[in-house]
Amino acid sequence: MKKLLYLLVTLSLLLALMPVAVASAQEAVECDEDYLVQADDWLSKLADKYYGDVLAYWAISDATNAAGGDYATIDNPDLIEVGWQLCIPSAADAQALLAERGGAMMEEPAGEMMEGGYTLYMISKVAGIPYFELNSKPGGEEAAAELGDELIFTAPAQPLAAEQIQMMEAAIAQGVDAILVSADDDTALCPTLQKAMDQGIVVVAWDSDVLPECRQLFQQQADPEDVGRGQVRIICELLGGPGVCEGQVAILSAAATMTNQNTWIEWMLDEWQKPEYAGMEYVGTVYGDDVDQKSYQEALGLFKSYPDLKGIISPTSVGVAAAARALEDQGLSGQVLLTGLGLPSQLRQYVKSGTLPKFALWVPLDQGYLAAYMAHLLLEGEIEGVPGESFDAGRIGTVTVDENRWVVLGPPQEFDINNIDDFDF
Ligand code: RAM
Repeated sequence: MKKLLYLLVTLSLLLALMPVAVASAQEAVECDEDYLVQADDWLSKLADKYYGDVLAYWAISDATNAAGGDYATIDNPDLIEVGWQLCIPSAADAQALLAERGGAMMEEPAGEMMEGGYTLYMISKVAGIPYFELNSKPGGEEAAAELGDELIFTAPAQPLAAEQIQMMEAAIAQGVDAILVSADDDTALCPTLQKAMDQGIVVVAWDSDVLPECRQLFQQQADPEDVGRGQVRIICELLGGPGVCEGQVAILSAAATMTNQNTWIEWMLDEWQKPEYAGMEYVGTVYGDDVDQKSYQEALGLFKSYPDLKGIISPTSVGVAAAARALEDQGLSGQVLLTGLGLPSQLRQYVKSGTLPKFALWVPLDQGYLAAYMAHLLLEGEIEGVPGESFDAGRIGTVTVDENRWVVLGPPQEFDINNIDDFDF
C-alpha cells in the first residue's frame, strides 16, 4: 500500500472554473490495493467488483492518475490496457473522490460541459482500423471543431456489442450530449440507446445501423443496394464479364452481427440471381470479424476449402486488405480474383500488382463529418430527423432525410489502375 498525496483530477477544467473547490479537494488517499489490468477488463467492471457500482469507475481513474510513479496514466477511462497498474482506493476514499467529481460536474448545466458546445461521443466498431481512426475520426473532429463541439472518438478493444454497451453506459453516466455509433449488432445495443434517448441524449447511428427505433437518424454511407449489386457486378467483370463470368466465388465479411455488411450481402445475393451471373457459383460467406489476423486466416481457409476458387468479395476494409495479402503470400494473385470495399491508401499496391484490380468505397472522412454534423443539428433543434427534411450539412452541402430516416452520403466510388493514384485516403 502506498501513501500518496491526492490532487483531484478534474484538473485544468476545474482549475479554470472552480479554483476554490479544487483547493479544498486536496487530501491524502491510499491505494487500498494495486491492480494489474487483465484481458477483458474494463474500469466499470472493476468498479462493480470493488464498489458494487459500475459508475464508480472515475474513482479508480482519478486515483490512478494522481498516484503517478509506476501507476498508469489514464487519458480515457474507456480505454485501459493489459498490464497497466491501477490504484484501487478504499470504498470510503472512492466515495469522497466521486462526491468531489460529481459535485464539480453538477456545477455545469447538462449539455454545456464544454464551453459553448456539445459533447459528442462517437464510437466505432473496433479499435485499430485505419478506416475509422484515420478517416471517420478526423471527419467527426472537423465538424465538431467547426460547430464548437467536443468530439470524443473511441472504440472497443474487440468488435463486440457487449463492449460497446459498456462504453456507452459509461458515456451516458458522464452526461454526454450525443452518442454516435457504428454498431457491432443491430439489436443488442437497443436497450442502451433507448435509455439514452429517454434521457434526452441524441442518438445517431453511422456506418453500421441499429434497428430504426433505437436511433434518431442513420448516416448511411451510400445506397446499400448500389453497394451490394456493385460488388457482384465487379467480380463478374474481373472473371470475364456478364454472361461469361464463371467459377466459385466466396464472400469474406466482417462479423456475422454487423448490419452494414449483412445488408450489402443481402443485395449481393439478390443480384447474383440474375441470369448473367449463372456461371458464378456462390460458395458461402466466412467472417473475419473486422480483425486482421482472423480475416487472414479465414482467407487461407477459403483457399483450402475451395481449391478451385476463382473469386472473393470482401466488403470490409480489414477483410479486403487481409485477403489481398493472403493471396500474394500464397502465390495466388491473378488466379483468385478479389474485389471489395476498402481504402485506396491500403489497397493501392494490390491494384498495381493485379491482385485486386477493382474495388469501391465512399469518402469515410466525409462520413464522419456528416454524422457529427447531424448530431449537432439534432441537439440544436435545427432538425427533427423526420423523413423529407432537408438541411445544410456544412461542406457536404444539402442533404435529405429519407423514408428510412437515413441521410445518404452519395454513390460509391470505384477504384482501379486508371484512378488509384488520384486518391490518398
Ligand atoms: C470496415 C468496417 C466498416 C465498413 C468498411 C467498408 O472498415 O467494417 O464498417 O464500412 O469496412
